[in-house]
Amino acid sequence: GPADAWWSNAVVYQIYPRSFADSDADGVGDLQGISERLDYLAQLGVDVIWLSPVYPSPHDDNGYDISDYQDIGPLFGTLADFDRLLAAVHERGMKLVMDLVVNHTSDEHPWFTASRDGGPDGPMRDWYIWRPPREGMRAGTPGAEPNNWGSFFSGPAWTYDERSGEYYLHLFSRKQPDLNWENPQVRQAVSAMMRWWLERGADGFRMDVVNLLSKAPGLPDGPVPEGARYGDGSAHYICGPRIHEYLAEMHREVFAGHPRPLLTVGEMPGVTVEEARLFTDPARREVDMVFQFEHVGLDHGPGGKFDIRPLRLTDLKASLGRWQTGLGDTGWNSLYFSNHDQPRIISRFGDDSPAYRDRSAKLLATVLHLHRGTPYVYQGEELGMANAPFATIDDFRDIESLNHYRHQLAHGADEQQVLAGLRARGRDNARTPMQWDATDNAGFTAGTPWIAVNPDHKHVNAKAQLADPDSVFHYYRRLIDLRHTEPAVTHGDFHMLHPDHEQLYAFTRHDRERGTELLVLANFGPAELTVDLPAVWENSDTLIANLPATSPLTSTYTLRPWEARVHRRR
Ligand code: ISL
Repeated sequence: GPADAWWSNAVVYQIYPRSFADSDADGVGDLQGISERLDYLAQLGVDVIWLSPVYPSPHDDNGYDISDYQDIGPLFGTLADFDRLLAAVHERGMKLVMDLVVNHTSDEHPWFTASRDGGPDGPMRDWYIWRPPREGMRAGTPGAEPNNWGSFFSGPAWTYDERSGEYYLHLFSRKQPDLNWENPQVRQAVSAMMRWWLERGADGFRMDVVNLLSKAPGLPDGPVPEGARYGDGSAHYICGPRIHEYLAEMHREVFAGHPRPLLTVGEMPGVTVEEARLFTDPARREVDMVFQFEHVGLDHGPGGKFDIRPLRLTDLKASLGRWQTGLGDTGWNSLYFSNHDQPRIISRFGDDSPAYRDRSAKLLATVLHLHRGTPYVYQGEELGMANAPFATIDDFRDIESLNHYRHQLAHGADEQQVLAGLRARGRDNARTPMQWDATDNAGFTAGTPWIAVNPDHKHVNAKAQLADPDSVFHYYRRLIDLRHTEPAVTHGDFHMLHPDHEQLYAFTRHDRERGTELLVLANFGPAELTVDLPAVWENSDTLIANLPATSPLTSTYTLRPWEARVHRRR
């Protein structure tokens, strides 16, 4: 089962190359920059690096719009730079996983230009999803789109091509046309491309929105949510009718019998526990693990991600607890709070005020890393990086934020309210440059960074934290080490305690085979909290904690603000 797989006690580190390290002073990070920072990652102790896209791209969506799958974009370097990076990663005993973006390509990919320019009868037409305008409507006018689906990035999910009189589907930006996975030639081309990267030495793939590949036949309209302008088509493309068939075929064509150990993780918005169990059941041979989205949607209001609503801790525990149980015996969890699409976690679920930012960063890390599954660390999370102080719309770069702003203002929304949503939830919060040191551009670039560095890098940076044994960095290092050395962290059963408590996140991990048990206690907030403990935990050893204990554990213990502790008994 998954608990025996090589990755069962691995920790993955995500690099967003644009914002990690710039070696040539053009203001954008690159592969050579990553190569120069590998010792930092080795010191942190991570096993695997996941590289967000580094392929040629017009960068409408920062590389998630790929115009050539089998090359490196000039912004990031060359294939020779990639080979050097991969060799250097392997030399340090780490693995490198590529980002696979095959729900869509760039509209500048030769597959799409051929599909578009060949017209309705062209040989490549069927590689993408083309449809005539809605019956009785004049092509190119609002409402004439083939169905009512909205795009994830505002506006309709269809763009009109004047020359052929047809529309193409794009669930994301108009420069990200969706591939037609019904077409076996598309699937074969993707498999061949994946094999090419594995032969080059890549160790697996993170698969972008991979549960959206199969669309329901007929592409039916979706329900229009209250106050929305477009339909929600998600029921017709989230885990669509052929999705398991496609992933099982990909496994057969690409991964089956591969001589080296690989890791595959499917990014799956809207996936349920039940579906995830099917995707990750090793017997079904689809993917090793999935990224689910439930816990990062708990603070979304009815208006979506930019509609801010506070998190209730009981909701977080109910959600993560259900995933722990649901993928307990069959399947496997990915554990993440942060990535390049999410706001910084200390600003979201923690407390980024000076008094508690480090302590809450460590608490969040403790909670996440003590769950069962494979933890993912997003660059800068290990320093406790926080959301950016974006002032005006000119400070933002992300197409999702810019489109949202434009559409909201065009429909009469209040600018300050829209900006408040973007500041709290915008993806650019995660994309400010990595904070290496206290110099002007945080040691990220000698040029002008493509997005402003967070001014807090003066005191929050890798250089300072490497020198401070109490830093967030060294705390992450110790958590990662624990996963490698304490089998209960990898194998123990998960049991949630006090599920109805609004301030306490507590659980146990019981390794029945070895007879060890871990107790995790986390005080989510700035108030003291006295907890009652079962007698068996009296005088148990501290395994890791973000504060020295005030006293040995007795039948009660008072947790200080944002205190997190892990105890062990046998
Ligand atoms: O952040 C989101 C938009 O509200 C998510 O819905 C996000 O778009 C979704 O998680 C899919 O993300 C992936 O595919 C996108 C790309 O923009 C994201 O960066 C990527 O992680 C399209 O390729």
